[in-house]
Amino acid sequence: MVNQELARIFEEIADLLEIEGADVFRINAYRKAARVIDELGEDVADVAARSELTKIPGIGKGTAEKIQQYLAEGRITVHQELRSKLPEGLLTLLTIPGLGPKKVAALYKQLKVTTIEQLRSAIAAGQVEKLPGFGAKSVENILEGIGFLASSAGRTPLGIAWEIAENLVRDVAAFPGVRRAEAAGSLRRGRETVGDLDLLCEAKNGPAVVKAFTKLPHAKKVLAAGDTKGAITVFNPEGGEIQVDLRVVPAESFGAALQYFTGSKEHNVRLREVAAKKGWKLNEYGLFEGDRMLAGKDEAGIYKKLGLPFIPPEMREDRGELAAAKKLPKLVTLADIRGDLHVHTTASDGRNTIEEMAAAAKARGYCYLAITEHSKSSVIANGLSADKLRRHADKIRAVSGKLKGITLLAGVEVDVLADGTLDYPDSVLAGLDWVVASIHSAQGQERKKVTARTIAAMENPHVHAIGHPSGRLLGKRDAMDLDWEAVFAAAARTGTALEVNASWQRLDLKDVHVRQALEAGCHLVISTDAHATDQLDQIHFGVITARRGWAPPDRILNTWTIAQLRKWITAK
Ligand code: DGT
Ligand code: CA
Ligand code: CA
Ligand code: ZN
Repeated sequence: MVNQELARIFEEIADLLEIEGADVFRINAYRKAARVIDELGEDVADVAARSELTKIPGIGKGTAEKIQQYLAEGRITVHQELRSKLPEGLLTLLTIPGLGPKKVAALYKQLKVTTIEQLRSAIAAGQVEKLPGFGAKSVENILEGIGFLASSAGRTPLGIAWEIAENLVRDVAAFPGVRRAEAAGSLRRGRETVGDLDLLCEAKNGPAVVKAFTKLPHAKKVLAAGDTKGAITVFNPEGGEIQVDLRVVPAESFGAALQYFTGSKEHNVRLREVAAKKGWKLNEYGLFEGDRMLAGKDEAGIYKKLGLPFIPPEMREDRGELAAAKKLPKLVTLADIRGDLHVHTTASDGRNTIEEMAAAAKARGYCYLAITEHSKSSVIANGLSADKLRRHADKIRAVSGKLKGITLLAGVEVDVLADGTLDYPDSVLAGLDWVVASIHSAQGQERKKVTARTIAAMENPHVHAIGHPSGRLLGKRDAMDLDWEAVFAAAARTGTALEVNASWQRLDLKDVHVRQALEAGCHLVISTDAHATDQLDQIHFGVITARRGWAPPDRILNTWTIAQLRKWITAK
C-alpha cells in the first residue's frame, strides 16, 4: 500500500510549512490528511480508482488532487517546491528525537543551523541554550537525541521492518516461476532492529526473477542485479530507505541458503566448525563431504546431519545454543498465548471501548483479557481517579458477565511514583483482579532510587506484574539505570511477574534480560499494552523477544488457563 508513503509525505509538507512559518490551518490540514491516510483501512489507490477520495473525511479537493498527482507521477509539486526552497539538512534535523519543526525553524532562522554538525557547535558555543523556548534542559534532550540518532544509524525497528518484509515476500512469491519466498537475516531471528532485509526465493530462472525484483514499483534504487541476486532500496517509514537483498536459489539448496542467510554470522561460524570436525564443508549451497551433498534442501536436515536438534532462528546468536543443544528449552509460541494482561481503553488513553477490545481479543482466540487503565498521576494519559477506577472495574465486570468464551479481568496500570509509593492506596488495589505497576516518571533517577522504587512496588502484595520494567523507548529513550540482578531477585522472591512489553517501540524486557530473569527464577507475562484493537497483533513481537531469551511457555503466565492464573494471583 502506498498509504504510509503518502502519509509520510504529507507529514513532511506540514513540517516544512511549519519551518517556513506558514498559516496554522494549512499546516494542520496536511497533518490531518496524513493521519487519515495512515489510518485508512484500504489502499488509497483503490479509493482513487473509484473517484471517491473526497468522500474520505478530512480529505478535501486540494488534497485529493495531490494524492492523484502522487499516484500518477510519484511526486507532489508543493512538496518538491518546499524541499528545493529549504536547505536539505533541515529534514535530518527533524529526525532528531525531541526536535520538532518549531525548534528546527528557530535554529535555522536565528542561528542559521542547517546540519547536525552546526547544531553541535552552536550548542557548544552556548547559543542554543539562550534561544527563546529552549533552555538547558531542552539542550540536554537535543544532545541525547543526537546520540540516539548516531547509535541507531541505519537500523530499522523490527516492527517497521516486519511489515515491509511481509509485503515484499508476498510480492516476490507472486513472481512467475517462484515456488516459495521467505525472509531470512536478522529479521527472521527477531532482532529488535534490523540493518537490511534478506529475502530468499526458490526458482529456476534467476535472471528473470531478479529482473522482476528490480522492477518492483516501490523500488527506489537498484543497487545490484546479477543472475541469482539483486539488491534494491525501498521506502522506510522511519526515514530514508531500507536495503533489500534477494537471493534466488534452486530447491536442493533452499534450506542451506535459508540457514546461511538467516545467520547470525557468529552462529554460522560455530556451525561450520561442527561440520569441519567431521571433515565436512557447510556453505550456502549445502553440507558436503567432498563433492557429495549430505543435506541442503531443508534447514532441519542440515542440523540433523550435524547431530543437532533444529535450533530456532531466535536462538542463533552464538549465546551458547550449540553447547546447550542436548537440552534446548521448548520455546513459547504464539499459539501458546491465551490472553493479554495489559491493555487500555477509551476510559484512559486508548482508542477502543471495553466491548471492542474484548471482541478483538476473543476473535484472536483469547480466553481472558485484563483491562488496565492508567492511574491518576498519569495526567497526560487521562489516568483515572480512585472513584472512576472503582466504577470502571464494575463496568468491566458487568461487560464480562455478558460475554461468552472470554473473561475480562478488572485491572489497572498503577504508576510507581518518584518516591516508590503507588498511585492508589492498597484498599483501592485490593478491589481489582490484576494489577500492573509501571514507572512513567522520574526515569532519570540514579540507580539506587529507580531500583528501590521497582522493588518497593513488587513488595506490595497487590501488585502482580511490573510493566515495561526498563522504561526504554527503542531509539528514543534510554532504559532506566536499574540494578537488574536485584530486580530479578526481588521478582522471584515476591512472586511478581515481569512484563515482556510486546509493543515494538518498547520490547521491554529485552531478550538478554528475559534470559537473565528466567535464570533468576522469575515468571514473565507477555503483554501488548495495546491502546487500540489492532495493536493486539503486536503480541508476536513479544513472543519473538521471549524466544530470543529462551523462554519456555510454562514460565509465562498468559500461556496458562485462567484457573492457573487465578491460583498464582491468589498465591501472591
Ligand atoms: P543486519 O542486517 O545487520 O540486521 O544483520 P544480518 O544478520 O541480517 O546480517 P547481513 O544482512 O549482513 O547478512 C545476513 C546473513 O548472511 C547473516 O546473518 C549471516 C550471513 N552472512 C553474511 N555475511 C557473511 C559472512 O561473511 N560470513 C558468514 N558466515 N555469514 C555471512
Ligand atoms: Ca540483514
Ligand atoms: Ca544483507
Ligand atoms: Zn504503560
